[in-house]
Amino acid sequence: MTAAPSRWDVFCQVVDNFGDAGVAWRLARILAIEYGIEVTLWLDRLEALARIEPGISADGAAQRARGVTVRRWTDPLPCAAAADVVIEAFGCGLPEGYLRAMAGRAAPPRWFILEYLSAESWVDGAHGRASPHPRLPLPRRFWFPGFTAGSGGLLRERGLFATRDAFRHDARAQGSLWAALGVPAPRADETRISLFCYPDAPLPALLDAWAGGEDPVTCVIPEGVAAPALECWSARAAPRPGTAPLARGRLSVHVIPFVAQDDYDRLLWACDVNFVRGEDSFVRAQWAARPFVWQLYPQDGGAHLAKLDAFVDRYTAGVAPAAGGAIRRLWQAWNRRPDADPVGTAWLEFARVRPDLVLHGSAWVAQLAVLPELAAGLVTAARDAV
Ligand code: TRH
Repeated sequence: MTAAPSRWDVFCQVVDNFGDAGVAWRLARILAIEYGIEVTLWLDRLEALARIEPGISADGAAQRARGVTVRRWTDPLPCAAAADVVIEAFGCGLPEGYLRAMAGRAAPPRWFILEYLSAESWVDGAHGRASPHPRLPLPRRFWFPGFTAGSGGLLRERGLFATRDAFRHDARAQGSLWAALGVPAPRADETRISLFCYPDAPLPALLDAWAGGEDPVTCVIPEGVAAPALECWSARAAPRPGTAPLARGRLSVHVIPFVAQDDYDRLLWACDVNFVRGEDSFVRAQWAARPFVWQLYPQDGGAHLAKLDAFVDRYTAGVAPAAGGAIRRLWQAWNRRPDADPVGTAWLEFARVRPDLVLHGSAWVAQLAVLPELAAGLVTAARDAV
């Protein structure tokens, strides 16, 4: 078997939030650590990555962490040599000078356009499709993550499930996580919920439902997430990490620090229910095999609601109608679908079927685990294109 082409460049522009950098970073890490590939991640803004990777500073022009070289994407780029393989994350485009360097190589690089994740049925038809550059003699291919064998699959580190299960059986490790986050260890009778959402989520109504519920709920929210909604609900400034929680009725809300990606995984593994958003946390919540609620990045005209339905159709296929219906109704309420139930009502229904959702979480992961792993697919495609 021929070795994978050796030098890869991953280009990514941070549109908003953390996911663009989060996905590109996770891919770069896997390529470097698991395939020994020399990877350079070019990012136009390093702040987002510095929030989720302690080894990266927002000011460094060129730095290395986790086996990856991270460079600030400036135009023109500091170095002109084009790599053997080029990943254009989320269709971010490539600098003109770099395109010319690619065209100037004896053999053109393998060029992949990594697209956003979607469960929609058209993905299989678009995945892997060639899209030659309009001006230069440069072949390129679309690469679509997805939930089917016909897609590029999902990012998943080798040994992820073993690491997850070992953590779940390690009370000391879990205790250290909660201590590091400044949150008391879970009580046996409580529901522990992590919540990562966009500012427009109907959070106050959900907090009211938890506060007025029968069972104790501890909710942990990363610092800066939904702060205006928290302040509106509590009529006081959102707490800082490590300070007293917001408490009302059966609910206590702790604000926790933003943590490194791997610690965020542990948080998802240590909670009973996870509210996630965007793309990367959405996938990590699935690998955590626990009930979760997904908020999509809102798109004009509600285009994100079609993406929501496409995933819910796949995710709830084969699930008992009560459980499937509860997932659909809560997710629609959480994504503010116009005709959705009130989020408090939908939560109660979701909470009632939670035991089924826990079982389904593992069944869904088993289903996904047989799909192609995204980085492995790119390495194979790059090698076979030689
Ligand atoms: O931050 P996001 O909302 O990013 C989104 C998505 O990328 C979406 O596709 C894009 O359209 C939109 O931005 C503009 O959500 P996402 O994708 O879950 O990325 C969050 C990343 O942050 C993920 O890699 C997990 C990481 N993270 C940590 O590492 N530590 C933390 O404490 C938290 C809360 C998140």
